[in-house]
Parts: sequence; structure tokens; C-alpha cells
Amino acid sequence: MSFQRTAKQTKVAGKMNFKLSLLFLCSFVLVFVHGFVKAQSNIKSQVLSSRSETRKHQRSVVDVVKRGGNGLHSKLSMSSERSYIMIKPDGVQRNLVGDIIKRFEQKGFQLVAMKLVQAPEELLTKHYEQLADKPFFPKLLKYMTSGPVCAMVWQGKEVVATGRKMLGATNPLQSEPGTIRGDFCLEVGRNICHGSDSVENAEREISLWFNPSEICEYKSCQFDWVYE
Ligand code: RTP
Ligand code: MG
Repeated sequence: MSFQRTAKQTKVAGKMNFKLSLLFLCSFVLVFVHGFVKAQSNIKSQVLSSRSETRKHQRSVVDVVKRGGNGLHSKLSMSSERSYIMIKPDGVQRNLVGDIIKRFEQKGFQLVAMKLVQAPEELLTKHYEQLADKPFFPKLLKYMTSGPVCAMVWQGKEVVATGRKMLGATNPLQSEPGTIRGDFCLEVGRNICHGSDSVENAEREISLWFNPSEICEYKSCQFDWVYE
């Protein structure tokens, strides 16, 4: 009788041992899986943060280069200057949009934004705010609101200064032949195209006429054939 009880007890103890082992094994597997998942997510977040740091760094390097802060030069930064070029109402009416665009394209500049705008007086007042006290200002506003203008952003190496040279002098009679004003017009109050006169003014004018989302960022397929 006492022998039978002992055998039963042994059987029960055996079952208990098996259950305990199973429990132990399951806990071990759970701990292992948890550790593995945690390690994976740590690695992922490290990779992501290092990528974002790299991007930040690239941006800051380009910013430094743009400001000429450390004397670095790269094709990318040299070619990122932008100018606001606007074909005035007479240029649009006289079908000169294509000719003017062609000159900037042929030179090697890159078109990054363009639209036709019937500009309100308030926008033009802000655009030409430096001329607000000039006697010709009311005449200028009337001229500039007389029809749609073609607003553009052109990008490339020294596009601001070069764009001004391509336009020619404000008074078309003093503009050299070969320039846009020298070739296409006669009167200061009908001088068909505007170009920013400094990099600072270019950025100010671009932000007046365009939302950032309207300006494209892309690498032209001609890039390596234009820049050495
Ligand atoms: P824009 O800003 O249009 O590119 O011309 P700009 O720099 O060559 O000349 P700016 O002095 O800024 O003058 C802006 C525009 O005003 C008209 N204007 N009329 N004496 C006059 O009647 C006179 N002077 C300037 C021109 O249309 C000039 O482009
Ligand atoms: Mg001007």
C-alpha cells in the first residue's frame, strides 16, 4: 500500500517537473525574443538618427559653402544661386516669352519655377518698395498691372549678376545690342523684363512671388556638361 502511494507520488512529481521545465523553457524563449526585438529596434533607431545627422551635416556644409564661410567650393553650391526674372506685361503681349526663356536656357541656367500672374497692385508695391518715393512710381504700377507677367525663378552660377548683364541697362537706348533690352525695346517704361539686382533681393522677391512648394529642386541632365 505504502509502495503504491510512493509510485503515485513519483508520477505526480514527474508531471510537475515536466510542467516546470516547460514553463522555464517558455520564459527563456520569451526573454530571448524580447531581447532580440529590443536590440533590433535600438539598431534601427541608431541608423535613423545617424542618417538624419548626416542629412543635417550635408545641409550645414552646403549652407557654409553658400556663405563662403570656409572657402570650400563645390559645383553644387556654386550652381544654387537663384534670381527672380519677370517678363513684364509688354514682353508677354509682344510674344517675347519664348525668346527670353531661350536666352536663359542657352546660357546654361536652370528654370526652377514659372507662372503667369495678373499681379495685384499690393504685390507690385512690395516688389518695387525701394522705388516707392520715385516720381515715376505710379506710372510703373500702372504699367506692371496692365496685363499678366511671366514670373520665373532661374538658378545657376552667378545668375543674379549675369541675368542683369543679359537684360542690359534700365534705359533700352543705353542697353548694348545683344542684350534683351538692347535687342527688343526702346523705352524705359516698356523695358520688357525685370531681373533681381542682388542675391538678397532675389531671395526677397522669390519669396514674394512664389510659395516654396512651387519651386522645383532637380538635377538637370545637362549639369555635368555646364559645370566643370
Ligand atoms: P527692374 O527692377 O524692372 O529689373 O529694372 P531696373 O532694376 O533696371 O531699374 P529700377 O531702377 O529698379 O526701375 C524699375 C523699373 O521702373 C521703370 N523706370 N521708369 N525714369 C523712369 O521713368 C523710370 N525709371 C525706371 C523701369 O521699367 C524700370 O525697369
Ligand atoms: Mg530694379
